[in-house]
Amino acid sequence: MSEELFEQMAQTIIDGEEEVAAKLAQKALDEGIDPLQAITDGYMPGVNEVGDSFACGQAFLPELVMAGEAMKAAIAVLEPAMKAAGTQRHILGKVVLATVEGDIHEIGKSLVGTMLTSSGFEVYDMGVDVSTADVLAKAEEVGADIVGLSALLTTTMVKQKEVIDEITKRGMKVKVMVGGAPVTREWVQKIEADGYSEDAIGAVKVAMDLMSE
Ligand code: B1M
Repeated sequence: MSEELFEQMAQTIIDGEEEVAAKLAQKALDEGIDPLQAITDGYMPGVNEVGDSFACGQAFLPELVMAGEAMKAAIAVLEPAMKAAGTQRHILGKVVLATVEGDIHEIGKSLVGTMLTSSGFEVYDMGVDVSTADVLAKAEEVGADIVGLSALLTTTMVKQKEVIDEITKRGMKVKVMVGGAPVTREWVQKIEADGYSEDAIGAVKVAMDLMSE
């Protein structure tokens, strides 16, 4: 039964149907489906299909935009349930989160923020296209334990390194966690990031591990 719903969810992303995507998200909640499972098994395959079609020239920017909007509409419905599912009440740590400069992909970063918040972290989500200077100023202002940097483009990943280099230069005592579709373990080692996760659930575990180090 869920399989059919998941297929419909993926199709709403492929078709860029914001309203239907949101309606199906509500349906999933009404049926007691875990909101994160709805995202990973329902909407994500659709987003990946649009991304693949774009990469091989079978889809164009408008389709990418519409897929992004449909995904956001679905997550907006699911997000309160994800936050409500958080059980821990004491603050585990402070995280300054941003998509790096030059990069406007926000969906994955926001999902990571939601999961961290619902797991007990205090998250300062700075949005997208955030400069290294702004990230570090915020980290200093709030006394962040962790800086989380998302990058979705091979051309913007270098900004993750820029932030880490600047933190080292300034001798700041803050850990850096990175993520985003093009980020690999090899890249993480190269830039000497403290943590990396390939998805939002994993990001919570990595952040918890960083806090206990
Ligand atoms: Co763009 N885009 N896009 N895009 N887009 C990709 C990333 C791309 C892979 C598509 C493709 O060609 N196959 C490609 C990048 C190629 C590359 O560099 N290797 C691409 C391109 C080329 C572009 C433009 C350059 C297109 C153009 O203008 N010609 C342009 C760049 C704009 C810019 O940023 N300067 C562009 C624009 C856009 C839109 C604005 C239209 C839209 C974003 C809308 C929005 O965010 N509001 C968009 C979209 C939707 C995509 C795809 C289809 C989907 C991204 C997404 O939201 N995924 C994407 C293809 C793809 O990924 N399959 C693509 C869903 C999200 C939940 O997953 O973001 O991966 P993701 O996040 C995951 C993990 O990565 C991880 O956890 C998340 C949850 O599991 N994670 C972290 C993410 N951040 C983390 C941080 C962490 C830890 C884990 O710690 C801090």
